[in-house]
Amino acid sequence: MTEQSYDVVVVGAGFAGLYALHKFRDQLGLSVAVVELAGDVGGTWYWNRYPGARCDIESFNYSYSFSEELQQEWVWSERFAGQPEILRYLNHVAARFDLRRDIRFGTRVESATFENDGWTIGTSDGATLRAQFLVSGVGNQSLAKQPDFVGLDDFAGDVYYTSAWPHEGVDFTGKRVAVIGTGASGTQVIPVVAEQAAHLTVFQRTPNYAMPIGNGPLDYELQSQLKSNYAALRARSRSSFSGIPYTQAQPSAVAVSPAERRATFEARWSQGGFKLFLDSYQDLFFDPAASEAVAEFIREKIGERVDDPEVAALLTPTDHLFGTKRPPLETNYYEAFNRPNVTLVDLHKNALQRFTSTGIQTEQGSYEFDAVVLAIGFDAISGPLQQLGIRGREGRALTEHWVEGPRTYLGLGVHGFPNLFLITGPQSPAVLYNGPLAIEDHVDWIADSIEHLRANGLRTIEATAEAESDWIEQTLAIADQTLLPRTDSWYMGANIPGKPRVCMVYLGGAPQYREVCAQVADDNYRGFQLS
Ligand code: N01
Repeated sequence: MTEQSYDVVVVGAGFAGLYALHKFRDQLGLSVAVVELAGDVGGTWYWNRYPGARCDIESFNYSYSFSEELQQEWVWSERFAGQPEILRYLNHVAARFDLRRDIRFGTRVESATFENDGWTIGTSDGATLRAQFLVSGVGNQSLAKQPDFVGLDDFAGDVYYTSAWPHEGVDFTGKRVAVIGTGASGTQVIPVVAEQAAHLTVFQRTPNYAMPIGNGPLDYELQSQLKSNYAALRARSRSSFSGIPYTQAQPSAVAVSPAERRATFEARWSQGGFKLFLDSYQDLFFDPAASEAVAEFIREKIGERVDDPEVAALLTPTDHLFGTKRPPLETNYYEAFNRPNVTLVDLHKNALQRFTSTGIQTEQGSYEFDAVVLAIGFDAISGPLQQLGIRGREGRALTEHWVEGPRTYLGLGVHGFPNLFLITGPQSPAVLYNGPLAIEDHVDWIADSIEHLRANGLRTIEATAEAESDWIEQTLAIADQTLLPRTDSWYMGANIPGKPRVCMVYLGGAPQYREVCAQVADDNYRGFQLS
């Protein structure tokens, strides 16, 4: 097969890959190929089509800001868009900017090797692509966690993964269904399946601090008003820690009276979204007493919403601090457990032993099912990048460089891997930030650095070993000031057996991070070697 040459090869056609293609091709005039495993655009919103899938950041915030025309013309129907609407939006973007013609769908990157100042990329369709730059837009939650349940293959019923839901949908009417997993995906799928299935059994390992999303139709007038000064809204988003235009966070939950604290919690709870999590008190992430105060508030709410006190107790988290696992946002989640056709099994007290041909065997009994839904999460942040067969200078594998956890400089570059750019890579703030805006920041920074190289007749850019080590040290030092490392979570790689347990997120906040990235560029790409 012939070799095709490009300036840039981008991996993935989700929010990241689509904007990267538009930016590099249409604004920088580069030749670009995007390689995408899925049959169409959308990334996470292409695969995660389970019933109830919905973004937990407001639609008018969780969208691109790079084109004023695009943000003016698109009309969101709900405050929090569902998966089908977000996928329609990304299809609109792909059509509007004529992106599909440069995307190779249904194609997997199998190898990527740095040689002769560029990358040689081998794909599953047998093609070899050459590119000066390799840009990853693979996302942070795109590699499903592999189930390790004994006997899963023996189960004669249907097995569905929330992360790869059938396009034709699934009808659970009259079926006995199990859901395993109560993270963000499980919390969304459970109430919807509960309404349809004859019986739903939820297998829960760790209860979560779920909060009401507060979804509803998005008032057209409000939307028009927001759009009338979208630039100001985006500026407020970009100046906040989370990339959502929240401005009400007060310094300390423990410095105020219990009555005042409670009033704040109640107000944020009823406003929905991540208001309680990200816009009530700044010390929730640093002070165990503050975290416990909000935890206790949510525990009370769970008690009020669940009829059976024993079920409520099982659904009430007590083993981890609020916010140290990503809290899910829900619609009727707790009420689902009041339904006569829903049973909760606590895997801590009644461990799952194996699947059988008819269902699930636990320590205390056996359950029969027609279908099982696995909502067990992802090999997050570093996992998807390690699937690409990337080899840098002297043939060193990325998997080898990352054997003790991911190593990056700014979450953008990796020592030993010149001209490899990561969009929202490990050790960037992306997973605690509004995705589309985090992506735009990174793509714009990468585009500027490519232009800088070209303008100066340079061929390669590579993070130095010192800069990479310093960045990791800084990232870990900041993480250690927060409560996050105290809990086993996907932020820490601790949801995957055998994965190194290390904080993979820059927790200094996006404004500070953006400042550092800008200073690095201004300072002639300090910490990168250009040649
Ligand atoms: O995955 P998770 P997710 N036996 O890892 C359980 C984003 N997202 O897909 O906590 C039994 O959070 C596991 O139990 P435990 C968002 O960033 C966003 O739900 O490990 N149970 C947990 O309950 C989110 O945080 C949106 O004890 C097992 C669950 O499975 C991230 O993706 C929607 C198990 C996994 O929860 C991941 O969310 C969806 C086992 N062997 C996702 N293994 C929105 O925008 C795992 N579990 C709304």
